[in-house]
Amino acid sequence: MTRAEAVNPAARAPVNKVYFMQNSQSSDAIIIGAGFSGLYLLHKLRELGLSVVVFERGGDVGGTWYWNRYPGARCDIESTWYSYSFSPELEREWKWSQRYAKQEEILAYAGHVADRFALRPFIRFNTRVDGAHFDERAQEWVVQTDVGATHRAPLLFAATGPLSDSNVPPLPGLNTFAGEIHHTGAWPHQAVDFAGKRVGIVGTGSSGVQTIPMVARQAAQTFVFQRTPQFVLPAEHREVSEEESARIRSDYAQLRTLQRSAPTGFWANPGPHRFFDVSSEERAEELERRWKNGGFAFLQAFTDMLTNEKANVEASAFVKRKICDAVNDPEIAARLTPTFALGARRPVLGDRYYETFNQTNVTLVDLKQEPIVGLTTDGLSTSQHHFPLDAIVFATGFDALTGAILKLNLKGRDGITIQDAWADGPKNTLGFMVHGFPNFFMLAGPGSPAVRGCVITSTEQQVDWLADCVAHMRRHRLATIESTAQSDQAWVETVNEAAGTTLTSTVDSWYLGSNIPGKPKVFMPYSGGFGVYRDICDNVARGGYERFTFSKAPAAAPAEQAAPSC
Ligand code: N01
Repeated sequence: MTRAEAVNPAARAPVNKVYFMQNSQSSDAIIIGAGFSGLYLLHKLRELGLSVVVFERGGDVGGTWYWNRYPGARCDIESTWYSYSFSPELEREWKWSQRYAKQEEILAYAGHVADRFALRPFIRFNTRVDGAHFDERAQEWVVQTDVGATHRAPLLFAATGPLSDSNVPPLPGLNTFAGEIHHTGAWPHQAVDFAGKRVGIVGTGSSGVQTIPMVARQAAQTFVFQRTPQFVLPAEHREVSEEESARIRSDYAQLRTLQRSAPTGFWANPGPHRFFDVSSEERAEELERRWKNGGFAFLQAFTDMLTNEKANVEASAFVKRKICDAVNDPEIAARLTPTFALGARRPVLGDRYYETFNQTNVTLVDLKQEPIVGLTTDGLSTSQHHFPLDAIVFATGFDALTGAILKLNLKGRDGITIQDAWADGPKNTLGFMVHGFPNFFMLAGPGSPAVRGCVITSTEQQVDWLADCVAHMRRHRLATIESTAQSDQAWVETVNEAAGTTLTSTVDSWYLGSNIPGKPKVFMPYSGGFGVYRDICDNVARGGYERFTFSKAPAAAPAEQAAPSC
């Protein structure tokens, strides 16, 4: 890429004094996190000519794919969609080898992007942000890290990931267990050897469903501690041939158009018919066809399958029959069968998940029947049994959407803390900004649609919008932007309204924060669809960033200076 390509001329407006600091510990912007959203944001802000520093707690780029190295980890959205769309050159040169990329391949892709766009020099790895406060006099954020450094910048971005704050349940006796303990979201970099061991796995969400069959292949005994059974759809992994890869890469322009038109940010061949507009034979045939092909396309077989109650009951019954077919013991099959509606929780893809429970070395423990009472030095106890174990894997998910942001210990205007501002749940405008926290921006956080589909599609749109917003501020010499209290409240209402139209607000899940004891139970992601969200954001920008207030930079600012690189 040439320098000319890298620079957006529209954004090359005079840099005002507020944005330019000589101090080596200062920059125009600080980004927290070098996952997929942080990397693209860094690239865009560099294109605008800003000096940027990124703090990343991991030892490399990749975010969730740096940490989630558990056996079987791969993306459940097909690689074609789960990839950046901002660079046609990147699309042409990167070849995905599998339908759903494995963790290693996605991490390699993140590394390739960081190198290709020369992003690494701006990232400080192994550096965790522990606190940040807004200095009102200087109108800039002061950020503290665990390496003792303080860094200042007018603009602060949290690209901390929606699912990055691992949740290890505070079980009695947790610290007394003498064996190995691992969490899927913070997996060791060295291979973990379960051969010959008695392994307990707590949790049967997306991470657990991928981990369980892999551990069961190795371990002497695997005990699966299940609190809520899931609808697990077949993924149908496969290699991508050279021809298919070439076809995808040459068709990307059309594919991205399809992708952007999908409410979930990935294309899953939505069927054109309503469930009961076709005969029962045709319905069965279509469901069977999609089941065999694998993936989330099953859920889009009919336009109203997840919203029409009768249709949902019939589709759920189809999947329940598949569970019975896969599991030899009808009692175990019954325990693996969900009682909520299909699609009411985030769907899960698996690879011979149900069949794993036919293995003689696998035991399903139903925590609804016998809850965990605690850990001992040699294992895990439920209300009815004690299970001696050599290793425990917590596939217990995350303090989703808010956990990582709360851990930044932000202090905004007038010393207000993010903990106070969000005491009743995460209020914000468009998922971007919180009243009282000028120039602090979030990506893929609460109020954004990111986790309701392909996160990369969503964060690319969010980054583009934020980069335009920053360019607007520079053009108009604006020092700060902040959402109003009214617009935060209005967005909470919009998010609730959109959630009310889906099944997902009807059952407990991490969308509502109900997996974390004491967390306010508020539906957090925006569920109105990626396209609707994009239109709302674009209209706000076109309307001169209505819903936000700006403050002007001091008049004495010099006309123009080149931004330093950090
Ligand atoms: O976490 P989860 P996850 N005692 O919260 C159980 C993305 N993701 O890491 O359902 C006993 O879904 C909990 O039980 P319950 C994806 O967006 C994507 O699996 O709360 N059990 C549940 O079974 C996904 O949705 C990919 O009753 C406890 C499990 O632990 C999101 O990340 C792969 C417990 C947690 O499931 C989170 O998935 C992985 C306790 N105290 C993740 N606490 C792919 O792309 C929790 N549980 C493939």
